[in-house]
Amino acid sequence: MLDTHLPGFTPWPAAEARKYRELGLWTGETFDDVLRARTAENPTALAVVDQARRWTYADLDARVDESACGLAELGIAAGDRVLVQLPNIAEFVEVIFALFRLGALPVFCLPAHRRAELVPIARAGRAVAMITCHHHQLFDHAALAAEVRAEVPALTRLIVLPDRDGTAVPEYAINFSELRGAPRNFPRADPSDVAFLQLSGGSTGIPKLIPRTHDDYLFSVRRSAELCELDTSTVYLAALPVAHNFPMSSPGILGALWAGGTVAMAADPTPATAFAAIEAFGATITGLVPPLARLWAERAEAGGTPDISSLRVLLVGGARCPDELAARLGPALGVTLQQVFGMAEGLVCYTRLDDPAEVIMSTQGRPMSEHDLVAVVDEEGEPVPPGTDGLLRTKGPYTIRGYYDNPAANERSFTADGWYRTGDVVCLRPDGNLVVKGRQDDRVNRGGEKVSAEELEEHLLAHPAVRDAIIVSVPDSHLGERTCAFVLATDPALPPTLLSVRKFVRERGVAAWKLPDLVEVVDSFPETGVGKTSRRALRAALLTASNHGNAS
Ligand code: OOB
Repeated sequence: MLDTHLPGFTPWPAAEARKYRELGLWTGETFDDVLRARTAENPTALAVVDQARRWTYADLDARVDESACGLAELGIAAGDRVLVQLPNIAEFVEVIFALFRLGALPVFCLPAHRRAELVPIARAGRAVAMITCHHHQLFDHAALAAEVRAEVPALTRLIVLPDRDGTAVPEYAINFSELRGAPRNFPRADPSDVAFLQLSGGSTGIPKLIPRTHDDYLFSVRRSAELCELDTSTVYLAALPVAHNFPMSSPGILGALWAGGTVAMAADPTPATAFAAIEAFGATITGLVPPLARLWAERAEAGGTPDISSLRVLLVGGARCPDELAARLGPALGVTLQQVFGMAEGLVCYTRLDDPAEVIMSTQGRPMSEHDLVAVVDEEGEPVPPGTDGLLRTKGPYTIRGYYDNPAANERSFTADGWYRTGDVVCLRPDGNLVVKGRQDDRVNRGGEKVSAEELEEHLLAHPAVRDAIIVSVPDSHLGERTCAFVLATDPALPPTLLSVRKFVRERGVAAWKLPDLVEVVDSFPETGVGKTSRRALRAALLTASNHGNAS
């Protein structure tokens, strides 16, 4: 068969793809098929709500059609990549389904991303357009998009959603609400081809873009919706940034739409905003990272909140949920807790709603599909004895076989026979549930937001007062981990301060969550005994030193 897939995409081997189809895991549907089907089944059901919008499936479908035609009029065509940087608003759903309808591929950026992330993403994805909002949380995203366009010549079209207060969209951008196009029929996408590109948490140099197909992602969405027992009465509250894989598909907004339910957008995940949204929209299920779950529990325990009794299920994941917090959430919020351990590359594990309390409280669940393969191995790739900690590898019907157009990253992250090396240290219990113990690499997991040590070190090394820098994660009671920079000063008499380092990194156009939380100026780095060049050994030695109280 002629291979017409997106160049740079590593498809599943033909025999495995055939098996997944024969087993009915891959159904041959596209995202656009799903929206059209749900609209036909129940056009008047509520599809998406936020503070200002309330769209039925028929409304959404009509808007998607109009926007798809308008985007096509701008010359955006099937196969084109388009950066999407939008907050949690109803239009997020409209925009991504419009791109799906015309066969263009959204590249999912987070609202917190800045120039230093967006430019390499746009280049790596060879994006031809960017869709963003004008302002969000007082930040001018249109101006940011203009900076990106200035540095990425291939990205010629800048489409901006106007602010809801009527502020004029800058003249250098195209106003999304004025997009018009002659009605047209778009050819149906190939369900086995790439539908969009997700971002991998923590990367250096060339960002790792994750190609997900209609077939594989819809399988994970459907299976998640089943496990979380979604149906047409579901109201999924998107509280985390909706472009992230967790609120998008675990079971997320796509799960809710797949089930014919409703997506409700919360402007931000703070208890004040989210509790009001739960009450206003009757949200039944949502997903949070552990630090936010703790804030919600504290707020609910204090009493006097809006009525959140419609909420039945709370998913917690993205970072390790401490057992003590897991035990607290159900009683505090009146929900059933579901732990979720997932990754944008594929594998998602859940505790099941009817699992014994001990499993829900102290494990991160088990793979959602019996067709997910997991192996726990040592550094040499040999299986470790059952019940011992080891490195998690996985492959299956919705775990990618390679990053988009990135042979160097593929060499590191995938085995020759297609297993994804997750980098997670886990323990596989006899009952099949996984307990996540940590990471093999130098990625800091700051309450679900990932920071690559190497990437941040590169920024610090550009600081004139910094001769050398090593990033390590230090334990933190709120975030789980935070970022500590051990620094050698260029001039010991003028050591860099935390404030100056943070300001410097911020000005380089880096997302705020990546700024170091602590700076420790030291006279020298410890001897590692394994050669001066091993930054990993240095990080390990500094971590040991900091755990012994040498760092504040
Ligand atoms: C989710 O996706 P990513 O791609 O931002 O990050 C994946 C990594 C995992 O490899 C693991 O290191 C960590 O995040 N992680 C957890 C965890 N869930 C994710 N570590 C400990 N406990 C957990 N429950 O973070 C993501 C994607 C889909 C669903 C949920 C989370």
